[in-house]
Amino acid sequence: MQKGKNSFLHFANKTNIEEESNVMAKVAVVMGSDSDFPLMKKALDVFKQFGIDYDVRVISAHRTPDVAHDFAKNAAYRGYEVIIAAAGKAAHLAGVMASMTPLPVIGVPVKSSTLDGLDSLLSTVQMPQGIPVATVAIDGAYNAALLAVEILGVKYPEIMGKVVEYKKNLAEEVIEKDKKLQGEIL
Ligand code: AIR
Repeated sequence: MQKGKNSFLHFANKTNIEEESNVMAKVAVVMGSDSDFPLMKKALDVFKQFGIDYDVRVISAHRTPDVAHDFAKNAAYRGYEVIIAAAGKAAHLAGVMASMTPLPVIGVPVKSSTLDGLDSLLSTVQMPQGIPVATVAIDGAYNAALLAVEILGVKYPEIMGKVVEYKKNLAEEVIEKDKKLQGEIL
């Protein structure tokens, strides 16, 4: 598993990442505050499950705008292939990232305010034409990671194979649950 020449890891412990994959895909997970990290751990778990390398950063579009600018500008050059940006309240991080990179950006609106995340959702999803952010549900860290995995699967057949397997298992689980329920309602 590639560690990446620019590992900006602040939090995550990468030692548990599955080692069997030789895929070079790399995702950047950026979040507006360390208070978003408990939520974003769900995304990291998905990447561990699929054996995909990632870096994690705390970057605020408002508190560290210069860092946000540099990160987004250099992300493609640094070898990232997808960016996940999570933020709450006036959540401009994903949009700011998307404005300065040719990479696909997935936005995670974080439920961190008195408005229950509706503010974050609208700030993330209501992008002007020309600068798309693929926005998942409020607190949708898991699906954000899964979408990133699917995007990477277009380039890496090994990853697509894992996505196919994942979806097969998901369907089998539901079929099993249905069978169990049929037995219980007799
Ligand atoms: N935030 C940080 N900088 C800009 C924004 N929008 C967001 C964080 C977090 C929320 O503000 O993404 O969800 C609260 O941050 P904190 O650091 O006060 O806990």
